[in-house]
Amino acid sequence: MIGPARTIPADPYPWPWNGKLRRENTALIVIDMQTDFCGKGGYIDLLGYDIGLTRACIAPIQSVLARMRAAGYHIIHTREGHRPDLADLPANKRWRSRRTAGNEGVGIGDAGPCGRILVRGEPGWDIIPELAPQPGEPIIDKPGKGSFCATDLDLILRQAGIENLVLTGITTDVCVHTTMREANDRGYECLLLEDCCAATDLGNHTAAIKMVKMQNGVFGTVSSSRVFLEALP
Ligand code: C5J
Repeated sequence: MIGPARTIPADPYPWPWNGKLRRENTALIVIDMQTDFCGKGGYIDLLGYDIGLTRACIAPIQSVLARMRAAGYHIIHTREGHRPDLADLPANKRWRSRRTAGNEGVGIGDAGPCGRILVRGEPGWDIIPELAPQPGEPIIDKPGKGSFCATDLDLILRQAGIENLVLTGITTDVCVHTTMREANDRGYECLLLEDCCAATDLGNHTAAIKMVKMQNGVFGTVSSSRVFLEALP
């Protein structure tokens, strides 16, 4: 190993496992911080969930983002969404999205207060201004929950020599978890920052965090923004 071991205190083990935490091999991934998932009139709001829950992680992500940008770490953003012709929207995903009681007919691809729901180019689909990507930061447009499925994320990470991923965003139990599982299976070393993630249900958020910690860190390990920022070299 070149230089001293550098790790972040985390549960169930300090991250990364091999002590090789460097700006060159480490990326922050900010997952799906879109109006459709945390804004007034967006998809999650229309589904009747409390966007206060999904917005709770905005401020902690801002702190981590600012620090990692300033220190020169890689920053990557993702957006869930579909082509305007919906050619990449599985029929069952669309059908399920329209089943919400009291909200019949308004699902993915349909017109809502923020434009067509989860359709690329629409206002609701875009990343919220508080966490707007900066020039040069890759944005991964994904049609699914996982950030690796039908995207060039893996290629981008490998070309840049990235081994360690810091995962943040929404929702903890869906897109963040799916991405973490995909990344873990591809050999990336994952750290989830629990206050930088949020779900539409607090119990699901808590359960998703607990799942990561099973089997000595079955998908990686978990820390908080405070601990992370104190320890980040
Ligand atoms: C969901 C996401 N929950 N970004 N998407 O449908 O987690």
